[in-house]
Amino acid sequence: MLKQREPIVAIATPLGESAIGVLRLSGLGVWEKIRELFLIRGGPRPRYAHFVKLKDQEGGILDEGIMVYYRSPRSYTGEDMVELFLHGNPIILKKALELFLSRGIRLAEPGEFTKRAFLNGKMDLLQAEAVADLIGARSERALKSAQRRLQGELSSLINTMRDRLLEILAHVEADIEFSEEDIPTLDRGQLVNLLQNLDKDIEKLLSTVRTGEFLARGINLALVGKPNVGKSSLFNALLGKERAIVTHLPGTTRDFLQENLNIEGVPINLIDTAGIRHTEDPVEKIGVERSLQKLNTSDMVLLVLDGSKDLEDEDLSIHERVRELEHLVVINKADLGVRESVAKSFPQAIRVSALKGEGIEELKRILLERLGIHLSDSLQVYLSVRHEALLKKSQKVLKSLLNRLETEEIFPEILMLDLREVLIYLEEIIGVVSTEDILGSIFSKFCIGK
Ligand SMILES: Nc1nc2c(ncn2[C@@H]2O[C@H](COP(=O)(O)OP(=O)(O)OP(=O)(O)O)[C@@H](O)[C@H]2O)c(=O)[nH]1
Ligand SMILES: [Mg+2]
Repeated sequence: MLKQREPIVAIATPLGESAIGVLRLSGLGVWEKIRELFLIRGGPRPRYAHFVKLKDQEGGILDEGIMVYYRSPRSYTGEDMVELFLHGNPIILKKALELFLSRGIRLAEPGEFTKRAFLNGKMDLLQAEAVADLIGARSERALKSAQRRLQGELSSLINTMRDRLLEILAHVEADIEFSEEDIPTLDRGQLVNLLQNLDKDIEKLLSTVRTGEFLARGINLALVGKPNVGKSSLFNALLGKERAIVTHLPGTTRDFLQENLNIEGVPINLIDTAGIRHTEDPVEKIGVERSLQKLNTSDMVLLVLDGSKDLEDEDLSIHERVRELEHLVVINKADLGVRESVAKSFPQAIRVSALKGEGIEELKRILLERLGIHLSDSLQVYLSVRHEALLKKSQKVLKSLLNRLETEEIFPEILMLDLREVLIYLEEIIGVVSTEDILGSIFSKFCIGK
């Protein structure tokens, strides 16, 4: 149902010096509320670029620019809308905003424009979320994934599952209502088969969750090891620039450093840390504590060893710490030859020379592989944690149902209830059913003006 709500306003572009800055307004009768503030010839004609002057409080001119008026339902939100393109000076934009606020128009909440678009059926929830992901995408791959979701690719996947489920439900319901009559219903084998296929599809979608999360926020990858093994050198080699200080002195890096790295479109937060060792130096001590912290909050740890020297207790105790974490062992300084003791203890380790830049590409390749990132082009629609939770819930019900179907007779009434539960979870993903709580938590993550 298309509904026009109270008018809202927001500055839609970042506040800084720029060629143009955009204000956005939406809501019932929004143009009528502000028209007195404009000098405009004729109009407004919907979807037409009007040259306008905006008057200030004292009756002078605040700025001139372009105004586009959209008439409901043909707008982003489905409501009446105004988009105003002024000069990109923060003072002008803020003054314009004040003008509109003084006309009784409320400041928009984060994501409120998109929320209204969703509520007016302009897009489903998956697409609305994709808008936020599109704006926040930190790599081309993340961008592409969000675009495909915005185009409705994931929505149609979920919708197909929903349709199949509805069809099964229809059979089951018919079975209940017309049980006396002689109409064909699903036999147990067919039912199990259909439900298993559904389960498989959900499983397939779930396998993309991790990738989706990584794409959205970047992968935290920490380089750790004892002092002087070449962590900072490797950090620089991976980045392809001399970012971190490298010296022959152990204890060079005192605090952690963080830089963005992009491997095949996957955003990575690469973290160089202080060499871990026992020390009495108060500054270094804090650095070591921070290294240990980073170690525990990373998605993946690269344990760096110096292959040109025999292993020391320090190497082993750091290895002990990373053992339970996602990690890869890297033997550095391979250009100096790798000691047998090191090679024997870590036969699987990747050998590199940060100094010579050898083995770096191979390391990147293995990294992606180990992160379990599915980069296949066929399924580039990735899921968020919210979708994951709902899919898991639906899968749980489905699996328990399949289990019971194998061993016992299930009343069609019970079957129906279970299937309806699965349906509700799927529908919550696309927003067929949604509560104010869900919407609040989704749209509050948006920036204002979107
Ligand atoms: N031959 C050789 N030397 C290297 C290699 N990588 C690093 N080095 C040298 O090892 C020394 C220490 O390098 P860093 O990168 O500062 O080591 P680090 O692990 O960051 O040391 P801390 O910050 O003190 O913990 C420097 O003299 C580097 O030039 C390598 O692959 N081969
Ligand atoms: Mg260092």
